[in-house]
Amino acid sequence: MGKKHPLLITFEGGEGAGKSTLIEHLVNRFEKLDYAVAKTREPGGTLLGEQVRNLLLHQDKYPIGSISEILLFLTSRAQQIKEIIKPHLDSGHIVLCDRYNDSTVAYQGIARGVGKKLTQDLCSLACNYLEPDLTFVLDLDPKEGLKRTKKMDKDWDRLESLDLSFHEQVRAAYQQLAKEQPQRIVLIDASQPAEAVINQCWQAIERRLLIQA
Ligand code: Z5A
Repeated sequence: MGKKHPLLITFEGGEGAGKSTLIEHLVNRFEKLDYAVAKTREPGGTLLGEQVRNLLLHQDKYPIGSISEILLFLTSRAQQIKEIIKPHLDSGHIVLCDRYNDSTVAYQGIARGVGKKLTQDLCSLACNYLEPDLTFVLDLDPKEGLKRTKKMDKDWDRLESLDLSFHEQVRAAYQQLAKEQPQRIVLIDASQPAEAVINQCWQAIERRLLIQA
């Protein structure tokens, strides 16, 4: 199965910041070094989670209030922890997760106004207090991020179509979280070329692997 080294690494940031690109490259690097590695995404990852993702992101046929929205994101998370993240960590995998609790705190707790503390408490309940070992926040001007996603020609989803000030609040929320938790969160300048972003994250991971070795 490869080298065992249970570690939960999460990737955060606004739309088009480069999380998926970064995760793909990091998976390759871990595999080349023969680490057991798994990747997943939120919302999604499980059958239930993918249904929830579809309900949340691609339907504009019904209103979703902010409390319903947060509970749907957390439904996906709770199932993901049970079916994917916890079993993979238990079997020694490095798990790379595209979005996690910090997304809920930044988008719903702060930008949507549900409340930071309440959101953090709900996240703790949903993830059964499983905190990431390391989190990368890809920091990027939302105008640039949205430009990147438009270039990808993907369906414009429900949250992406919110106005720019919402995305600016999300960015500020992430910057605030990174300041508050420097031991866990590494803020990365995502306007750099992809190769530079990947190398910077890899260096932080190597430091963490050495610490835990
Ligand atoms: N959400 C929430 O509100 N609450 C929650 O609790 C959770 C999520 C878990 C998920 O959308 C939405 O759900 C998201 C937050 C909300 N909403 N919004 N709005 P998603 O999963 O569909 O999308 P995303 O997470 O925002 O990812 P994305 O838009 O697919 O972007 P990305 O993964 O960060 O970027 P990418 O796909 O790697 O790159 C985008 C493009 O840029 C692509 O063409 C790349 O080749 C290019 N790229 C990548 N890196 C670079 C660099 N460094 N320079 C130039 N170009 C680059």
